[in-house]
Amino acid sequence: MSFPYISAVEAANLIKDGDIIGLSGFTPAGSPKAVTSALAQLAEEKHARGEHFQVGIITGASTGDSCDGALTRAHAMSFRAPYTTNTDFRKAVNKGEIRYTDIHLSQVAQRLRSGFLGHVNVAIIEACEITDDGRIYLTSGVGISPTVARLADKIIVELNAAHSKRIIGIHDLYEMERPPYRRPLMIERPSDRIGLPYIQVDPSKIIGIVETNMPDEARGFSEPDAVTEQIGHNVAAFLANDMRKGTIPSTFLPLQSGVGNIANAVLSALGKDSSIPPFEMYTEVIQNSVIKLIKEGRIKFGSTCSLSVTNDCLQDIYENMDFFINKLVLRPSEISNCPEVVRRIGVISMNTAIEADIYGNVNSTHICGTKMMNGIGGSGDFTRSAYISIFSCPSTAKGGCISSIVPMVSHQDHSEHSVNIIITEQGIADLRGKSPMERAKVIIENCAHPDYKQILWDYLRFATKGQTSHCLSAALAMHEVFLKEGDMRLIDWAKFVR
Ligand code: 0RQ
Repeated sequence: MSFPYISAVEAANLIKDGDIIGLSGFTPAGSPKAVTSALAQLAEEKHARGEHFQVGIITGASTGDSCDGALTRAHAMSFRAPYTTNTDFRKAVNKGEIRYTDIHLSQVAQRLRSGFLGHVNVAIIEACEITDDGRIYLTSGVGISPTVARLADKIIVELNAAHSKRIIGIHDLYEMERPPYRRPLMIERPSDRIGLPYIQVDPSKIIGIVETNMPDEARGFSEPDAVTEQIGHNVAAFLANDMRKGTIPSTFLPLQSGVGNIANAVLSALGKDSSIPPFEMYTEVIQNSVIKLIKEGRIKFGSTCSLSVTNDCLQDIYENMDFFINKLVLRPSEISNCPEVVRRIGVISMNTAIEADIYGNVNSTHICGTKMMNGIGGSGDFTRSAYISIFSCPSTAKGGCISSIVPMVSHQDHSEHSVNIIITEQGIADLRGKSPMERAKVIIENCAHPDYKQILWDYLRFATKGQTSHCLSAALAMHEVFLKEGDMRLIDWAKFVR
């Protein structure tokens, strides 16, 4: 079967008002770029003519600006799920302009299969190769591609020459069945393969191939500063110490690491700590620091959902694919983040908190309880099932005006029951086996910034005593003071002491 080769504009014109669109990719890696840009342009033209035009977008994780940014600015998105990092999207969501459903990334495919998110009308899949019999070879990110390609009525393929065909063979694509009687995933170590290197689709569903040559819209990283470097050092020291104690086996355990500057700095620090043996990763994103450590032999293998690396790093991988093909596997998000596998193989999870409270509850998503930052991403998939779950963050934000350690988190993503370790540049709080009041002491003493330690001790002193001591009217007062006066240090507990 030969497919129609069409322009991005022609492809966009095949999408209807109200359609639900499922996208390939995970982070900007492997996400469509040309058709979503053209769709935004089309929406603007239709809006100018007074026509209604909005679509729903379901992705693996974040995308690039040519999707989330362009569609947001064109007011072309009615709803979206899940995680995204786009600034314009964030602003629109926080103004109530787009309905945003933040879902654990491992659950998106299952919820689609179950029909919880509506019917997928169109899948847009970025590929480096397609065969006449409907085999689609993906690029640098997988996400929910196998599921949306199967469920969608129609498929548009962005055939992107910016990705080398040398990536063929790196993917391990497997879609879970619907329950009940689902088979276990036979993954016992990160390098185990259970699927195919391509997606097989019904070729008659492919309504157009759009040829592009557009690199991934990867974000660069800030160079580690003194604070992120110290956090990285503390994480490495914690892991090395646990290995010495024997709670982490001497062979080490697979690591998961989230996205962002802090995660990148943590990985760099781990690579430099010679007391930690070469290790494997079972994770959702691989950033530049991991590729460097694979080259240096510090990381033996990486199972991931995407290569969320800068473009020069991605080209380097393509040029050295003979080396990387046996050291990396790219999986769908429901497998890369699968709690069943995470629990079985003993993953150590390392994610970033926006804030943590003195009892170990963690907020990863909301600023001061109301404004969405990015979303939960895969942090919940890994944290709940991890062998050891770690959250790290700087002890303060916004030039010291915000303490990341607070009496009560203003929004909760990860509860005290799942969070084992909190690490800031100040130190390490090991919460394992501790009661809430023991946890409060170690978190304040080891993790809070010196400017906030006394403030937090004072809170505990007048809080109503219980299993978890609190003064409910004061628990979020530090956030209120920041919102009203711009600095949490201006808190005056005297107003609350009876
Ligand atoms: O704001 O950009 O205006 O300076 O948050 O913070 O310190 O640069 O850290 O880039 O690692 O992002 C939690 C957001 C951290 C990210 C979060 C402000 C701070 C700054 C960014 P500016 P940093 P990072 C992987 C798994 C979701 C959960 C997860 C994230 C900006 O890691 O989205 O890990 N995690 N998912 O100033 C107000 C606070 C703040 C604060 C930080 N307490 N109050 N602002 N900031 N703490 C994702 C996937 O699954 C793909």
